[in-house]
Parts: sequence; structure tokens; C-alpha cells
Amino acid sequence: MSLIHTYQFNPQLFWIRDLSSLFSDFLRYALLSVLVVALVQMAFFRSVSALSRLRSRVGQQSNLSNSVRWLQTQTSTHTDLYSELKELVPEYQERVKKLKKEHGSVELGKITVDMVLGGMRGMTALVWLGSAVDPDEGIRFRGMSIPECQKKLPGAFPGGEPLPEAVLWLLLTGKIPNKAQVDSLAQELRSRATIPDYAYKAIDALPVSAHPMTQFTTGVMALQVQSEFQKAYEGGIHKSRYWEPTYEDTMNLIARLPAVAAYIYRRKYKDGKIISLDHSLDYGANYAHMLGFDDPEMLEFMRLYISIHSDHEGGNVSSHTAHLVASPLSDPYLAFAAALNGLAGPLHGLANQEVLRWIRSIVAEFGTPNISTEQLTDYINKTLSSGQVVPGYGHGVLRQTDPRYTCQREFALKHLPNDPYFQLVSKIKEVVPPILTKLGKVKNPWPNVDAHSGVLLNYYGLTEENYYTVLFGVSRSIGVGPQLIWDRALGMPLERPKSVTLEKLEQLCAK
Ligand code: CMX
Repeated sequence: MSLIHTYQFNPQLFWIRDLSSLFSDFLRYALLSVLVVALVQMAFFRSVSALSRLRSRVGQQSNLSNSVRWLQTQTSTHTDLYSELKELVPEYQERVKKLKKEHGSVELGKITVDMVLGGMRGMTALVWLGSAVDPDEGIRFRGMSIPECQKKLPGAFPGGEPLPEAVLWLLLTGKIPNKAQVDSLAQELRSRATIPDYAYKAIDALPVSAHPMTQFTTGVMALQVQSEFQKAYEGGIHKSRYWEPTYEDTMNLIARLPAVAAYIYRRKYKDGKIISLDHSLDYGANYAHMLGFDDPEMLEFMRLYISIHSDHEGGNVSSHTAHLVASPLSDPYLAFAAALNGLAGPLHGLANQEVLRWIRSIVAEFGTPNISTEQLTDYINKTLSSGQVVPGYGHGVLRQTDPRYTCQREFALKHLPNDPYFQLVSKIKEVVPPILTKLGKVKNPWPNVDAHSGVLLNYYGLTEENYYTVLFGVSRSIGVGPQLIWDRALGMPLERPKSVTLEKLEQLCAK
């Protein structure tokens, strides 16, 4: 009734004879409005994109942080990722050229003996486009915090966790994709996900007892046989086009990893039968499905898990390794296999395995996860006095609780608040930091990403902790891959820092 009433106020626009003509008028009016809105939007995004190009050309970006802010507010315009990237490449190349030409001698800090002997902590030495880690605030993906990503990136359903495909689009382009773009990327990844039989055979050549990360690296090395970059290089491709076959390799690698990773899980822990890709599922859900998990809550956790483990700026061991190994033009498969070997170290990605093992050892010691603060304190002190680290705590850059821990905790509070292992993890978070602080040497006593993931996976039935780092590895491809493409697009050179002998260092210090 109220609709008719509204129309009656506009007799010159709508001639109302009966309800059916009113309906068809309304339909026409709605269609016209949608068309007008779409045209206005298109014009807006085109002008935003053109303005962005203009800004970089005329050098109006007053400082770098402004340019980062500017990029994150853009929305994506192209329907496919490749076209979006192709448009951006010349713009970024121009920015790098300008930096080198006009600011090549700007000093970014000084190098101290502590840095040289201390694993290069705090030494600015790399460009990484996808993300940056602030010591207090944690990760920002192209300037967006995890809660912002959860709010702004498309999910599998309204209000759902960010889809890994959306994170990939964001990390590669700095632009926020819409749902249609993310769906088309999901489809593209599915279409690239065919695994050559020899990759399975290469894994089968290893004993089943081999650690899942050893099997995973072997699988990735077998996929390398199909490298487009290697073929193009052998064919004499011009260096200005290196990024194109790198894009192909990276997308193929990202697309194929879940199936290879799932095969390893099925082979090692289940009946060895392959579960095929489901063409109706997104990347994260498909990985869970191929592992053998179809609970919608687990699928949603996998989307969150992959998104938050994707990238953590460039200096961490796995990301830096990929960048270093790719720098002499090793293709993305070679670079990523190397990255996985770094990830497999217990102070880096393998910590997620170690956390659950440690939690299980606590439960085994007391016969229950429901233990007192005093019992837990004793156990932590026992771990430390036996010369081991408390896994899941501390970080090379972070100085506060890792927001990747916090968002997993929020997921657990929503879905499994009464799980005894979750409650134990919550208790550990209260007890560990003051103990580590008291040691006087630990720079960050707070939990990192690995402190939480295991109990969630365990709750959903993925109980085999030795597999956990493979999940981390699949996720990391989404952060490392885009940077490998940009490394080639921006002509990043062979990495070759200078080392000193111990004697030389002593001489330099004596001066
Ligand atoms: N338990 C016990 N001791 C710890 C500790 C922890 N969780 N974190 C740091 N320390 C110790 C270090 O071993 C070091 O001791 P020494 O001087 O005797 O060698 C001292 O505190 C200073 O270390 P730091 O400067 O605070 O930390 P680093 O940057 O050197 O190392 C990290 C960072 C992550 C390797 C370290 O905190 C650690 O070993 N944590 C446990 C393992 C872990 O959770 N790793 C996962 C990190 C996240 C990831 O990459 O996935």
C-alpha cells in the first residue's frame, strides 16, 4: 500500500492504472537505477585508478606512508587478477625508478655489531609489498589490520572470515576485491589445480614415516618440472617480461599446493585415497575437504587460518628465503621449496607442531588438562630449566600479543569456549608471560600465532600435530608468491650482502 501511495505522488513519472502496470513500472525504474549506479561506480573507479597513476607520475606522493594509505583505500576495477596486475606494473616500476634516481643515497639506519651478530634484527634491508609488521600492533596486509580485513574482504558468506583468494588479490595488487572478482579468482585457481602423476610418485618414493614437511618439499620440487619461467628463460625471454611466466608459476603453485598437501595427509595418516577437488568450493574449504574435513565450521576456520598465516612481511625466515633464492632467477617452485625448508625449523613454522606436543605433554604429566596455576608454573619452569623454549611465545619483531593469536582466540571463544584444551591454552597465556619476563632476557613474552592454532585444529579432528606446519606452508604461498612476482616485475637484483670474518669484525671494533 505504501508503495502505491508513493507512486501516486509522482503522477508525471508513473501512470498508475492497475497493480500489474505499477509493478512493471517499478521494475523498469529499478533497472534504470541499477544501471545509473553501475555507470557512476565505473566512472568513479576509473577516475580513482587514473588519479593514482597520475599521482605517481607527477610525484605528488609526499611520503611513503601516505602512498601506502592511498593504495589501501582503492577498490579493484578489473574482473581478472592478471589484467589488474598488468595495469599496475608500469606504475610500480616508475616508483622504484624514481626512488633509485632521486633518493638512492638516503640513509635508512646504521648497522651495529649487535645486528651483525644478532641475526640482522632491525636491519632494514628488504622491500616487501604485501605486508608490514609493527612491533606493537602486529601485521597489516597492504595497510589493513586483521579486523579490517575481516570487515572489508569478501567471505564465503556475509560476515564470514576473509577468503584466502581475497587476501591473495589484496596482497598482489593493494586493492580490495569484490565478491565477483574473488569468485573468478577461486575458479581460476581450481582450473589450475591439476597435479601431474609424477608428483604423487615422488612423494611415494619417500617412506611414510618421513616428516610431512619433507614430503611436502619433495612434492613442490616435483611440481617444478612444469615451471613456465624455466621454459621461458631457456627460450630467451626478455627481462622486462620475466614477471609474466613468474605469475603463471606462482598461480599454478598456489593452486596445486592444497592437493599435494592433502595427499601427504591422506597417505601418512588415513587410507591413502585421494579426495578430489570440489568445484563448488573456495580455496580454503577445498583444502579442508581434500584433507577429509567437511564440517562447515572447520571450513570457515581453514579460511581464517590460511588468510592470517599468508604473509608476515619479508624478513621472517620463510619469506626472506623465498626472496633470496628467487633473486638469481630461480623459479617460484625452487624458491618456495627453499622457503618451506626454513619454515620447517622449530623456532619458525614448526613451532605450531611443538606447541601441541608441549600441551599434550602437560596433559600427560598431570593426567588432565584441568590443572592449577601452580602445576602449570612448575611445568613451565621445568621446560625452561631443561634448556628448551616455551613454544608459541616470543617473536623476532612483535612486542605484544600477536593479533593472529587474538583472532584465533576470538574464533575459539565463539565456537569452542568449553573445550578443555582451549581453556588450558587460555590459562597458559596468563601464566607464561610473567615467567618469561622474569628471565630478564626475553624481548617479547607474549603469545605468537603458533600458540593457538593447534588446539583449534585438534578440536575439529585434525589431531596429527606433525602435519601442522604443512598447513602453514600452504598458507605462506599466498604471501610469498605475490612478492616473487613483484621481485621480477621490479627487476629486483641478485641478493648479495657483505659478510665479515670474525677477525675483521674484531679489527673494526678495535678502531
Ligand atoms: N621461551 C624461552 N626462551 C625464550 C623464548 C621462549 N618462548 N623466546 C625467547 N627466548 C630467549 C631466547 O632463546 C634468547 O635466549 P638466549 O639469549 O639464551 O639465546 C633470549 O630469550 C632473547 O631472545 P629474543 O631476542 O627475545 O628472541 P629472538 O628474536 O632471538 O627469537 C623466537 C624469537 C621466536 C625464535 C623466540 O622467541 C623463540 O624461540 N620462541 C619460541 C619458538 C616459537 O614460538 N617460534 C615461533 C615464532 C613465530 C613463527 O615464526 O612462526
